[in-house]
Formats: sequence, C-alpha cells, structure tokens
Amino acid sequence: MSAPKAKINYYRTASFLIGANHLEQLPPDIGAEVAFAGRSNAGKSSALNAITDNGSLARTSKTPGRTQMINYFKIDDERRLADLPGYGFAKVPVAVKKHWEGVLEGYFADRQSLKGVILMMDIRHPMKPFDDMMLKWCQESGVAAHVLLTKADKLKSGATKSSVLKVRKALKELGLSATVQAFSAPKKDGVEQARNLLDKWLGFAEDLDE
Ligand SMILES: Nc1nc2c(ncn2[C@@H]2O[C@H](COP(=O)(O)OP(=O)(O)O)[C@@H](O)[C@H]2O)c(=O)[nH]1
Ligand SMILES: [Mg+2]
Repeated sequence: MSAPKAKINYYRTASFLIGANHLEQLPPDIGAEVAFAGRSNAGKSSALNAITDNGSLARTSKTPGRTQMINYFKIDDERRLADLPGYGFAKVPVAVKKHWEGVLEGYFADRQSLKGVILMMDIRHPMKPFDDMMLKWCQESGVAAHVLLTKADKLKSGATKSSVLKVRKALKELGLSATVQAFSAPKKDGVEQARNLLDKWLGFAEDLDE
C-alpha cells in the first residue's frame, strides 16, 4: 500500500494583490474567489493568517474597524481570496456603514467569480445583525456560505459543541443553508477543515478515492 498523500496547502503562497474601496476597483471578475467576512474583531484576519499559514498576511489588530477596504490576496492567476470590511462596532460612522452596505450588497449580487463566503463569528457572540445580513445576501445571490465560530479555545469542548449545534439550529430556523464549524487560530483547530472547503470552492480538490 502506498502512503497517503500529504495534504497540500495551496494558500501558503497567497500574496497581497489590491485594496478596493469601490466595486469599480475590484480585480477582473474571472476565475474563482472566496470572500472572508465578519464583524470587526471576529477573528477574520487571524483566520486568514492561520489558513494561509502566513502570520503576516492579513493585519490582525486589537483596534476594531481599521480595515476599510476589500483586500485581495492572489493565490494564482485564476484564484483569489477577498478580505471584506467588517463594521460591527458602533464606533464606525453611519456614512461609512452605509457605504460598505451598498458596496457589499452589490458585490454579492453581481460577482460571478465569487464561489463562496467564509463568515467569521466569535463563538461567544454569534448571529449578530451583521451576520444575518451577510448570510441573507449569500442566500439571495445563490452563493455558498460557511461559518467559522472563532476563538473556540475560549470555551471548553462541551460548550464548543453545543454552540455549533445552537448556531446550526438558528440558521435552519432562518431558512439559511450555511454550514458551521468551530475554529481556533492559535490552536489551529478547524484550519484543515476550512482549507478543504476552500480547495473545493476554488477547484483545487481532486477526486481522491477516500
Ligand atoms: N483566543 C483567541 N483569540 C483570537 C482568535 N482569533 C482572533 N483572536 C484575537 O481577537 C482579536 C481580533 O482578531 P482579528 O483577527 O484582528 O479580528 P478581525 O478584526 O476580525 O480581523 C485579536 O486580539 C486576536 O488575537 C482565536 O481563535 N482565539
Ligand atoms: Mg482584521
């Protein structure tokens, strides 16, 4: 018997491509991309860094609401990751909130290359209005959505499991078809599961007989 193939991390070579403030500034709508979304401080940058195995790719910050752009990371000529702005904190001016609501709604509705959205939620504070809105836009535009319940290391394993079940139930009750997993950036829990889904969405997944 041959040894099992080592999993390839296709995201290690991800590099910053462009920051966009408006839909007109997005890279050409070709190939495939996956967007990362989440309220400020949900752990989006930390998740991106863990998944790409690059501690300095996305800037992590204790100051919420600093990232006010769609930041693109290039995987290869056909594939990209998009880091969407979060604006979950009251500190963000209403005008900024309105601007990004318009941009993001347009993005979800029109972006042909968008294959899926990874939505980060702090496992201790899931399903805030921002999250409902993101998931609704995904559902309306037929874009697949997957939830990472971040900072799972802050809870005991029993509480983590029950949180995952609770969020799944809440989604079902809202008629949303998003999938859910627990995630911890420092412990790397759930990183491989998230990568496997990205592989599938971005067309890296091979048909292995497992
Ligand atoms: N314990 C723990 N802290 C995390 C985790 N992910 C993010 N954080 C912390 O939460 C804060 C916000 O994280 P960041 O990735 O910048 O969030 P973003 O605003 O969504 O990009 C930072 O202090 C991170 O170190 C995690 O999985 N576990
Ligand atoms: Mg961030």
